[in-house]
Amino acid sequence: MSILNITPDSFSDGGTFYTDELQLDRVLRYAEGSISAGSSILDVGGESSRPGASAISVTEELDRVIPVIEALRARFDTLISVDSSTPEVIRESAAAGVRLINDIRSLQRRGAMEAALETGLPVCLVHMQGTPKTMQKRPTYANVVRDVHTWLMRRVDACLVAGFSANQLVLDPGFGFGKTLEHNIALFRDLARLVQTGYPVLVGVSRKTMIGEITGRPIEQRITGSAMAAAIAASYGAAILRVHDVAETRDALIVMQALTQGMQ
Ligand code: PT1
Repeated sequence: MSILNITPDSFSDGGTFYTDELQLDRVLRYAEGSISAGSSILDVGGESSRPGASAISVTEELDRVIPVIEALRARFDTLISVDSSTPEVIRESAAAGVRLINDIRSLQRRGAMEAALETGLPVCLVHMQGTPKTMQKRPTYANVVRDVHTWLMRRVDACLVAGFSANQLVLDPGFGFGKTLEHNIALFRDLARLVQTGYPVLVGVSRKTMIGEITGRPIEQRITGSAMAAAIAASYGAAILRVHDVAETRDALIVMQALTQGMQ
């Protein structure tokens, strides 16, 4: 899954295509590059969720995301996901041809559950403690691995009760969403257990603070660390890897597959 940030304030240098106005030609060129590098999902998001980011209005989010989805659909056959928590955006994205809803708020926004359910699409549920604005202030858990697992299973139950079928759900422990480095590491090392639930697991660590903390590198130098982390996540059974650097991640994955036993 490659990241297409349609935001003026993305945390990362790469994958952002919105300065004063939308740069659709750049989005399409980036998408084309990531598809030829091996991406099978294009994740379009209009609202930044990096630590400290503020919320935006519904109109703003629609104006950023819908034209991009329409342009991608017109040009490519690749599956498109929308990174959104907003009912109106979920509805209109589905109408524009999105095939997966990626919601860092796990359908907890008012009306989001109903909107997502009506689309009939699969949904990625993501664990987050707090909100993007405040989540890194003082993340605390009794036992991060158990707490995140329990929380995700509660969201699964809420979705099943609302009418989703189990095969519409994807789980994501939400790396960097209200977690210290120690929390992120504990969750990462436990990924295989989340995979054991039988739900496909999505992992997003690309260029994040945790990679910076492990390697001591600034954001533009986290590509190798991120690709390594993605390969390890795949070895634990993660089904979807959300990344900025598709070509580098692909190389890490195919080399691992070629040189590791028992990975099919
Ligand atoms: C993610 C994810 C996402 N991450 C899914 N969607 C972001 N399913 C946006 C940092 O610590 O992991 N899974 N959509 C980006 N959010 C962050 C969070 C970016 C933390 C950076 C950090 O640097």
